Amino acid sequence: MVFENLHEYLDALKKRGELIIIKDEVDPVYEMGHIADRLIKGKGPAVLFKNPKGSNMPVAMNLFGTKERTEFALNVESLDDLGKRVEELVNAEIPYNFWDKLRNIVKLKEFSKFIPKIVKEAPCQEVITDDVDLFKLPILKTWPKDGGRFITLPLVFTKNPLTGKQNCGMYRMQVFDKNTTGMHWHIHKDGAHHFRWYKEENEIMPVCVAIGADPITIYTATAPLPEDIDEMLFASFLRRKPIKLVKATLSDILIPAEAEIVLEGYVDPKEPLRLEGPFGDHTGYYSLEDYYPAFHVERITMRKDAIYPATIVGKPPMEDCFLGKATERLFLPIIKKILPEIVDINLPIEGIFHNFAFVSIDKQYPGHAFKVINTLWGLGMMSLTKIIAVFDKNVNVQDISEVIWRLGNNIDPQRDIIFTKGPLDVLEHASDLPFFGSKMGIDATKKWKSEGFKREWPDDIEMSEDVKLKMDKLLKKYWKEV
Ligand SMILES: Cc1cc2nc3c(=O)[nH]c(=O)nc-3n(C[C@H](O)[C@H](O)[C@H](O)COP(=O)(O)O)c2cc1C
Ligand SMILES: [Mn+2]
Repeated sequence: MVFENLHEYLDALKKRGELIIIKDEVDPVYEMGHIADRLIKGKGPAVLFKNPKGSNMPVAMNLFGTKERTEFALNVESLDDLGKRVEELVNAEIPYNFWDKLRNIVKLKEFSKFIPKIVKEAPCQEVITDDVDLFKLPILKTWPKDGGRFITLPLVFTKNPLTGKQNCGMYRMQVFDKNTTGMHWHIHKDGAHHFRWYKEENEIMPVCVAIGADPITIYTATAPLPEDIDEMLFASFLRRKPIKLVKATLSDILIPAEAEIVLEGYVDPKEPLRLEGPFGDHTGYYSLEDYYPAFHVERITMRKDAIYPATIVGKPPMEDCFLGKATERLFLPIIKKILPEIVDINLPIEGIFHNFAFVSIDKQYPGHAFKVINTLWGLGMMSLTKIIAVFDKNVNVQDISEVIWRLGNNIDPQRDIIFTKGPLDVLEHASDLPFFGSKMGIDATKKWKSEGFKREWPDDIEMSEDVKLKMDKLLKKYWKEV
């Protein structure tokens, strides 16, 4: 089912028995986050807090808290179907590459029906207030050493003034006072890129933040699309149904009409940056304080019955892991267009998406693993990956037990590991410098004579199929677990 807004999605979760509604008073400071954490770790349901302490707006959490719920939210049977959806576009008749096709979707007849629809009236503008007081919203503080309350599921809309194209990214926002927040776009992200342009031109940067939308639109804000690909077009494409956008009331930024709450305002690049953080982050550590721009909220618009959605990040698994897995599956066919030798990729949840990539390839020539490693280090957000290990095509890289077994057996560390330097994720805390440091590539494939390996490589141990079948039948008579 494709949902139009957060309300529809919550109703559907309720029908599926995947929503608990808590009527007791719960504090957005620590208590809500803790409940969500417990539910996530126990593969439990989503939750709606009806009675947040200090606010009369309900709070929804754990919207994407299991793989199955994320599939339901994104209207797919399996996260792999996201990749298949992308493949439809990859294989569409016009000979562009994938991103060109998405840029030119208007020209592709079968996809042009997914262009977002601009509407004049929108639920997200039912209530308008200029007396901005963010403390009236049930904004969470999730961990004891957090620098304050943070908006954790915001869809931050900015515009590239040169191309007129909009960007939507999810960047957490620390509440500094009743009408100011931080704008935590990391240096590599599209919002930060837009900000640098405004800074160079010394111009005020209009920003709109939508909180709460249909689940596919929320997901899309977390997907690392190329800068000039409009996330709202991509959301409409994934939904197979246009999303409705409405012009903000103070700028010409287009925002999801079905959003719950919209913060309209600006970032002034002439202002000094402000100290943001610390924040219990998805690395499982606190991200350290650092300087980020301030966002001034001039107006809040919202639905009459607005619900405030939030997430908690922390030690994995948390719900952002399932959003990340959706991205892993969605991007696989696009990466395969560039590296067709890739069979599968696993960005393990414990590696929080930038620490590890386990890749299986159909090895064709000497040094092939290193070609794949070096190419991945040049691709979009994969360029931030700290450790990449490459395996042969028969290795199931989704099975961490198999990955560790093969890795240990198949490498001569000095020969099979390369080090290089490059950009690192902003949340990387072990490198000497922020954003920049070393990376490791590991060739864990079977080594060939042509690669200088003069010994014989041993075979995997496998029983023959006929013996397996025969003994299967026999064993069934004695042991019911077969
Ligand atoms: C719950 C959650 C919180 C996130 N917080 C941030 C953040 O504070 N800063 C940031 O740069 N990226 C954050 N991200 C990752 C970005 O949303 C992601 O990289 C996205 O691609 C950014 O959009 P962009 O590619 O248009 O810049 C977060 C992701 C999730 C799922
Ligand atoms: Mn983007």
